[in-house]
Order: sequence, then structure tokens, then C-alpha cells
Amino acid sequence: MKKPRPAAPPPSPLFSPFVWGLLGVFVVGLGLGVGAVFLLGDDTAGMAWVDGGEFVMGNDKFPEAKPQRRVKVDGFWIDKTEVTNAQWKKFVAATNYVTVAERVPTREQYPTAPPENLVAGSLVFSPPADLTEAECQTCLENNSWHEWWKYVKGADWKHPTGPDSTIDGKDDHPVVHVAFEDCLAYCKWANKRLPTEAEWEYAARGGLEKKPYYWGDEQKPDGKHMANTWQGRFPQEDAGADGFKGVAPVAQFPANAFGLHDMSGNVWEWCADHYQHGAYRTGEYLNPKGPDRSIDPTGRGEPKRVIRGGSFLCADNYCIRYMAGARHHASTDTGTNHTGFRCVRSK
Ligand SMILES: [Ca+2]
Ligand SMILES: [Cu+2]
Repeated sequence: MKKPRPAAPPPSPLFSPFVWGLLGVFVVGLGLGVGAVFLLGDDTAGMAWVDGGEFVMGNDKFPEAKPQRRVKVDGFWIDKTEVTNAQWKKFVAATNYVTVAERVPTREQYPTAPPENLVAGSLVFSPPADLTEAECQTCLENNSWHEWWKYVKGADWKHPTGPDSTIDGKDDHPVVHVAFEDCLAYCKWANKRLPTEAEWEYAARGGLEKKPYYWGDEQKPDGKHMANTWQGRFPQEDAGADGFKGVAPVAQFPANAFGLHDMSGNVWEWCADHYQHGAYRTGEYLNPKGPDRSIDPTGRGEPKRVIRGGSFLCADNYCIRYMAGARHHASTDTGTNHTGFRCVRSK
């Protein structure tokens, strides 16, 4: 007698292709989710989301920021503060990145440079102590910036005012002596990018329309300083009435309506745009990216990019470009002890 064949066992749910498929989708989904939180969540830490919108860009007070015009930008994430020494240290620890200021410039790069300048270094604000007030006034009128900027051997992000200086205890200061390509390298590592000039100004204005200052109508509302700039006679006397002589740690002044600190003063911030004095005359309306090359008749023809926001050196008897809409330019290879940056990221 034949044994009855046992009924085929019900298929184990563990071996059902359908269930395996579901499980697979779940596991992959979980992995992607964790990955996304790790990547995206981490990347936007310390950033604020800025909804896209339209605004009036520029400031007719400054010839290079004319004419004012309507511009529209898409939404983006932006760092709430300037990139700090602590953040730069992490970047260098992860990548062993060497900044332009730490590299020895070559004769091929700088055919006409004096030999003493073919050493690793950077530009440091070095006010002329021995100039009389009248001589200083002449400097200002002639804009003789070389009177107060010196190329200092051994000045770099770890030695902001020269080889004998350090950043010990200055983790929360903005990183300085960063050249344009240094900032690009950092942004790339952080999965971010430099802001366009339009994004930067839109973020800085914080929704306030056509105000002279990024915080409103008055330079010192209720007598309060709103940014780290220069009080006293530039360039000899940094009176520090705003609480800080020289550079300040980030976020010492109130944030704007978008949650951003130090869009005015402290250190200049690199933007992505090539610099042209007359760029606004032909600028686009939607997400303008600036001209495709730089032109600066006052320069030596070297590439220049836009810098924004002014610095602790912005004095009312000199450049006052900590005001809303103001712009300036810098040679891409040149860091200084009053130039830093912050990053943005698209959605
Ligand atoms: Ca100050
Ligand atoms: Cu200035």
C-alpha cells in the first residue's frame, strides 16, 4: 500500500518571493532613509532654509551696486554663520587640505613679484602707526590700501596675524586667509557650494525691502550696534565701541529674520560670481549667476570674484560697505585676515 504522499507543506512565508520582495524593499528603504538622514541631515545642520522669492537687489549709493533691479531666486539652504575655525579644522583633518596661503608661490605663477614675496604667506591688516592724521587722510583719499595691508610671511588660517599668532581658543572665530579655491574645496567636501551674489543678498536682507542696513533703517536702533564694524578713525584707531576690536567670534550680534548672523561686518564673504563693476546693468532677473568672466579696470587683469557683507574694517570714514546691497571684489588667489565665507546648498 502506498503511503499517501504528504501534502506539500505550505510555502514558508520566509521563502515567498513576494514577502522577500517586500522585505527587500523595506531594508533598502531603511538603508536609504538612514543614509539620507546621515547625508542630508548632517549637511544642513547649522543651516537655515530660505524660501525663494523676489527682491530689489543693489544699492544706488554705491556705483558698482547700481542700478537697483528686481531679482528672483529659488529657495536654498544657507549657513547661519560664517564658516568657523572649528569647521575648517574638521575639513583639514578629513582631507589634509593645504590652503593657498600655506603654499609657496612660484616665479611661473608670479613673474613680476618681488623675490621676498615668493614665500608662503597672506595679506594682514597692518595699520601704519607712524603716519600722521593728515598723511592718513591722503592715504584714504588716494585709497592707498597698500599702506595698511602687508604681505606677511607665515600668515595663514592657523596664524591669522602672522607666524607668531595662533587660533588657540578661537574655534568659534570665522576662518580667514582663505582664497577662492580654498572655499570651493571646502564647499565641495561639505556637499555644498558658494552662494551666488543674488542668493547672498536675498538671504542677507531677510525679507526687508530696500533698507539701508540689513536690519532696517537705522544704523544703531535704540543705540545698539548690530554688526562688528569699525568705530574710530580708520585706519589707526579701532575703538571697538561695538564690543570688538578686530574680528569677533561668529553670532555675537542678533540674527536677521532668516536666522542668519553677521551678514553685515565681521569678515567679507566670498560669493560665486565673477566681479564686474557694471554687472548690474545687464544682470538677469531669474537666478542671476553674474558675468562669465571678471573685468576690473583698477586691477592688474587677474581674476576677481565678488565678496559681500563688509568686515570689522568697514569704517564710516572709509568704505562703509557693510551697508545693505554693497559689494566688493577680491583677487581669487588672495586671502586676507578679514575675508572668510559661508556656504549654501540647493534643496
Ligand atoms: Ca568692531
Ligand atoms: Cu569696508
